[in-house]
Amino acid sequence: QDLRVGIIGVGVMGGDHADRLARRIGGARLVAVADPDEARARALAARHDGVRAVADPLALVADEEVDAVIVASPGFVHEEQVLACIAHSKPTLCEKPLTMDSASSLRVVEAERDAGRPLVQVGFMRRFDPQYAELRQLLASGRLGRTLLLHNTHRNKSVPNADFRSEMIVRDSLVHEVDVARFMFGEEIVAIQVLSPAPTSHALDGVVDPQVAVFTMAGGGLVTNEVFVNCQVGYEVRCEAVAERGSAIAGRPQTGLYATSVGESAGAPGSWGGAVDPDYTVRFGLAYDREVQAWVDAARRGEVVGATSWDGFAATAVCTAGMQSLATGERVAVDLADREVVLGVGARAAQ
Ligand code: ISE
Repeated sequence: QDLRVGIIGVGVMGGDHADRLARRIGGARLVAVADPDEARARALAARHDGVRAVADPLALVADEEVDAVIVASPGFVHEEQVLACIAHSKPTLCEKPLTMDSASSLRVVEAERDAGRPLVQVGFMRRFDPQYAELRQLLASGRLGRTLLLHNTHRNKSVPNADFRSEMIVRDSLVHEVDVARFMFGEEIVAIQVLSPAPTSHALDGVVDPQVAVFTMAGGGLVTNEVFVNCQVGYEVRCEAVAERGSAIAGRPQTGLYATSVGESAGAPGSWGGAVDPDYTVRFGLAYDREVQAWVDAARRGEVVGATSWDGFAATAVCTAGMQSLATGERVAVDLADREVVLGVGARAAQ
């Protein structure tokens, strides 16, 4: 029997997941969408057969005809909504960030633990991108020796400028690199420093863009991260790992001749002969498909795959420290609870 899915939040990701469930995911069907903006919810529901629009997200969670929930609302309402999903024992795929700060994320981890069964997957879709997954496997295989460094690049063409704040780069964009670092190293991050270069003139006055963040891993490895959300060109995301016997890059274009030129011979000036993806829904479209399919399959088995609530909490804890570092420029130690104390001895290690 198909998993009956409800989606909370009908913005970019809610709409994208609705189309995905309708067209590309097996074993599940979208039955309801909820958003406080009821007109928008109705418009999305009308695009799909047999989908109801609900104004109150918590009513969708309680709905007996909804078996599982995708939370694609803004981060500041995640805690209440995910806690409601746990209280109703509904498998949940929560878009990042899990919540806005580490204390609230820890409350989610504890509620899921007390519920006694795994229910929450956090939407760190990069883990399902074929190249990121392959890089993780390569590093874990030991073929390159011990991993020493990661260099992450994360560029968006632009962000909606109204109300944009520097903290959003840490909480909404850098948070992906936090998960990538933990995933690739299989270790926690113990400290973060966020540096503020001279900003681009394309950012709002007072917004620090780009930002460069440095993570220190528990084993002493370092991760450098450039996050630049008004780069003007397109969506460029990649991860280079440097290990004792080699290096590897996930996220380099796979097709097309790599040729650069100041003239027109290789395409537009400064281009490489292929197209740069416009945004994350395109670049990570396949990763989202694989992530949602894996979530559906696991939910039907009563399991959770991909990033767990602990991974979501650990990422939020690093970003909480990162926001402090953004304000002061200092290196800030990450205050992470002891995993075994919270989850019990024998809990799965970071991965
Ligand atoms: C956005 O919220 C995302 O999650 C994207 O993956 C990220 O690349 C972008 O910078 C964020 O604004």
